[in-house]
Amino acid sequence: MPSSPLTLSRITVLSGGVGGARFLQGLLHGLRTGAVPGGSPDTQVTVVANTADDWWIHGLKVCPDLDTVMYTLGEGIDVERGWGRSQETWSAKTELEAYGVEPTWFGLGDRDIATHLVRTQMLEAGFTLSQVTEALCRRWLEPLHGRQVRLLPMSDDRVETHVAIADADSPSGRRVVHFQEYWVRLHAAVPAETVLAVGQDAATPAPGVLDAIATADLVVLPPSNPVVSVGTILGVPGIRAAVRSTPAPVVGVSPIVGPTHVHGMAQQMLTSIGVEVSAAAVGLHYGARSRGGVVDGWLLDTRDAEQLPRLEEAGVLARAVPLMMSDHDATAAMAAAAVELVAGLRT
Ligand code: FO1
Repeated sequence: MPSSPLTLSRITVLSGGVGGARFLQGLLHGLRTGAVPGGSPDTQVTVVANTADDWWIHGLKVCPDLDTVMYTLGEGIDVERGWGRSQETWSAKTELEAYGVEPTWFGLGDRDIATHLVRTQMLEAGFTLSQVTEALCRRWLEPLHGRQVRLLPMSDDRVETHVAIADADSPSGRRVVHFQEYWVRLHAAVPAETVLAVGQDAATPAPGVLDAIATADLVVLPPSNPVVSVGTILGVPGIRAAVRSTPAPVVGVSPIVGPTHVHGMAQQMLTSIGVEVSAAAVGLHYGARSRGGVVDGWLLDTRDAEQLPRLEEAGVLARAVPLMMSDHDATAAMAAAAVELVAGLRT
């Protein structure tokens, strides 16, 4: 195991929704309790969140991953669902259904709607998504975390994931649906022929994103979806290059334990890009930075320990530890193991 100490003044995490948010909760807990080596309650954590799950619905701009991170770290999340507000009520959803307004398969809770109203009004008044997010986080993050945590959208530009699926009724034999329709209505249960991040090529990283990666002491890819969350963030022009060139070590945590995705339904997404559904295959998909990839280290679950040699052979430092985010202490231990794995690597 690497032995040189790492002082963690700044950690940058590239996050999707539920898996990333729970990891962040554990990381912050570990920084507060001293469980994360080199870290302290003063360690700055910058979260760069995926915004390609975003969509416009009922005239409102909804940003599921930004909100999942914001509500989770602000202790306003519905813990069971992993998205939306705690103690939610659904009157607006019921009323929309009574009017026959589609889609009825995507529900906005009453409390949650307030967030989307504020966001939409600010966007329409000309503020950027970064500025809106900062304003929303003043309510959710500052009271609990002061200025320790900063939440940034990956881009202020509109980027939306769409998925091509087979459709016998369509003349082309296929149909393209928004990611939310694929995920929520179709439960990611039908094969994804292609996954497209519409608008990504022309997008630029949001203010502060490249700097947060370049000046970090550690960059973390948490157990988020490697295709439609972390993959989409890395696909914004400039971000992959920033991760490749940062002097900070880059460590990833497998979202796959055994044959399944822990907090989502990544199987179809991985298959669509030709990646086997296993912890090692996801680590190899990211690849070693020394060989053109984006990670130096990769944590997988103890149940997948037999896959360790595949990673080491590909130049990725790898270690097997329990990856169940069952409580904050267990998740903090995961974060600590991630730090220990790459602690000797700062260039
Ligand atoms: N997920 C669902 O399964 N059903 C919903 O009706 C739903 C509504 C919703 C509203 C706001 C929000 O921020 C998230 C919401 N999600 C819902 C979760 C979300 O669609 C996905 O889980 C993520 O985009 C995948 O990370």
